[in-house]
Amino acid sequence: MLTKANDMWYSEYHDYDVKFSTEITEVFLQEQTPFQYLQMLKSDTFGTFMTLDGYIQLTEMDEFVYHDMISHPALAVNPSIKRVLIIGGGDGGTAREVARYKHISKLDMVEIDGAVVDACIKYMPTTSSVLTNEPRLNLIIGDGLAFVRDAPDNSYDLILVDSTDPFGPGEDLFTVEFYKNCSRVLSEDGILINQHEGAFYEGDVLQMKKAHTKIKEVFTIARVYGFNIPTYASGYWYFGFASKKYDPISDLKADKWAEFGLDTKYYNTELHKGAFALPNYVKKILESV
Ligand code: AG3
Repeated sequence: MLTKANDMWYSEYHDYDVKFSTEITEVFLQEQTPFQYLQMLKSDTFGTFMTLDGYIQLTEMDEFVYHDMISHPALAVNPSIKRVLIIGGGDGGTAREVARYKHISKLDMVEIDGAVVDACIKYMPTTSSVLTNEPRLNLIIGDGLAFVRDAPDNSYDLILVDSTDPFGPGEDLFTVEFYKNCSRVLSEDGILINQHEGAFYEGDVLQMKKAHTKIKEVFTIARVYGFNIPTYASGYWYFGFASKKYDPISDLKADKWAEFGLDTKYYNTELHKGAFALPNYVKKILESV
């Protein structure tokens, strides 16, 4: 019989009767911040990982998928992007990918929860080292909604909304008010990338519809693309690509992007085209809003 001296597991509901679990080898931190419940844990398979309000945000094993896909598609559609705003993203993974583009001149990041930043600096150096090493990065601990409300017109070319799901501290980032301000703050050829949740489990589908309805109201072009990430519900998750004039496929500048010479672990420009090709059941969900 197999016995274990220390049988400790992290479990997360992916649906009311479905759970995702991994055995915990280390507990670094568990605390209620002023905004959310934060855990830093470790498992053999996933390495160090962070959860917020009971949902895995990133793991050392698959964060590359998420961070490649939130940042590179937009820069391959508009390689002239120079001014970037990240909303959320306290672990630093998104800033790390954006910072690889040497021509980016302005890189602002507004994270609401300073405890997330501190925890990642301490326990998640693979994503967070950019937070202390990158001179172009201007890290602001504050409310993303208020920041965008107060930002001048046409002050960014790209906004990456690296938020939690549409409940808790992330909820404001899924509102028409927020998207309208993003649109105003973006240049004419600006792009906004946001969370689009999952398409299999009922709760995620609801959130996907919520995210998509609102963004469609504000942006002429509002497309959705997917990626394979094992630690999010069903292993497949989506981002929204919103812009005033660029179509993510017909305006893809694959050759220009290749000139950046970036060695990416998930993203490439072939996959870019495929990621925007959606299964029929997902198209139906999006068309229903
Ligand atoms: N941001 C959160 C993505 C959504 C996670 N949701 C979930 N697992 N239900 C990730 C932060 C990485 N920089």
